[in-house]
Amino acid sequence: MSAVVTSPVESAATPAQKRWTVAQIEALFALPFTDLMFRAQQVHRAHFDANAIQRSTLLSIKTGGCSEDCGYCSQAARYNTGLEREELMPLGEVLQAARTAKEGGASRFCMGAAWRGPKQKDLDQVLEMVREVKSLGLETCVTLGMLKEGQAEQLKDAGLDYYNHNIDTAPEFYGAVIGTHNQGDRFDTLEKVRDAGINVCCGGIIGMGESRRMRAALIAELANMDPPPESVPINHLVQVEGTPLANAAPLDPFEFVRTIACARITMPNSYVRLSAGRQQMSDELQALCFLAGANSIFYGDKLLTTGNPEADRDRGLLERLGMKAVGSLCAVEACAGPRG
Ligand code: SAM
Ligand code: DTB
Ligand code: SF4
Repeated sequence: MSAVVTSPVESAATPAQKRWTVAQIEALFALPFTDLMFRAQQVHRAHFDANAIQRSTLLSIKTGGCSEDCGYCSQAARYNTGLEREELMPLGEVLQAARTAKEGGASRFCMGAAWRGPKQKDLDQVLEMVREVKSLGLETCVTLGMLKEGQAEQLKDAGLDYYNHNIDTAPEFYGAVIGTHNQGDRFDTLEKVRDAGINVCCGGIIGMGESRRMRAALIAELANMDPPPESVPINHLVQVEGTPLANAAPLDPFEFVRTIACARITMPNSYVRLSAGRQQMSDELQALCFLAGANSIFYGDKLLTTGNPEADRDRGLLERLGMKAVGSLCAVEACAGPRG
């Protein structure tokens, strides 16, 4: 028998904002798989071209040596992951990578740094990168860790389009994965980003040993942001040797697809990105994620430090599925034009 799934309730505090309870999202998770997929498709088709995929390319501009202890991360200095530490990349190398990404068809270029947060002298260099990448006609995104007062405004002035900062998991599970900062710190930075007028890119990681209720709680936290993030990366844990989560229990792949569907239903206007973990997925599983409402991917042979499907394979997959690439500022032939 199907669970009865109610619509989100109106918040008493902010009447305009729809709020989802964890129980409502758990009820979505509990639907028969095909019913959940049908609901997700209905929502997806009412808000997006269901056959259009946005592509972002990632570049690690500062790798490894991070002070934080995030239990999944190859870049935490305290874990012996065999990763070679690299200083902040020179501007010229960043621009070369951005040009290559644009030629390959990416619409957004996302630069990631393994910092707890940027020091002002480092931020000054990143601001220059943002200005120059933007001038190539790419959308810009950075993920630099926690921001101090005034830093988000500087990024906005440099022309930054998106700031990525994930809340990663349910509030009640965050402390089991990360001890050097708390989720409240992450929300503080997200508020600074939003107040500065930068688009928010915020999601989490699935497959870290969390329960289904915790997956629902993560989605509820994201969906109840006012407004929800414009971009929602749903990462599948990439198990990295040497990290505390290297041997996390495997997740039923359908549970990952269900999580994508719940994100789509509860955040109808957001781009939901099928993010880390695609290299470990079959084409068929990725196609199910697109059916569940994912409409964005990381595109390019590398994520930050781990692998991603090769661009050729992704182009082939989109072609086999009859899907097209889109991007708001995309000028390449594969692009279907304006944002949407
Ligand atoms: N240091 C910054 C921060 O923590 O926000 C930016 C870089 S950090 C690597 C960006 C995000 O990548 C993390 O918040 C996490 O969601 C994701 N991530 C990192 N390692 C991962 C892994 N092994 N599997 C899946 N996602 C991962
Ligand atoms: C996000 O949510 N996923 C990306 C991006 N934002 C910065 C990072 C994924 C990292 C996967 C592990 C690695 O390559 O180090
Ligand atoms: Fe550092 Fe970010 Fe990795 Fe955490 S996720 S260890 S903050 S690079």
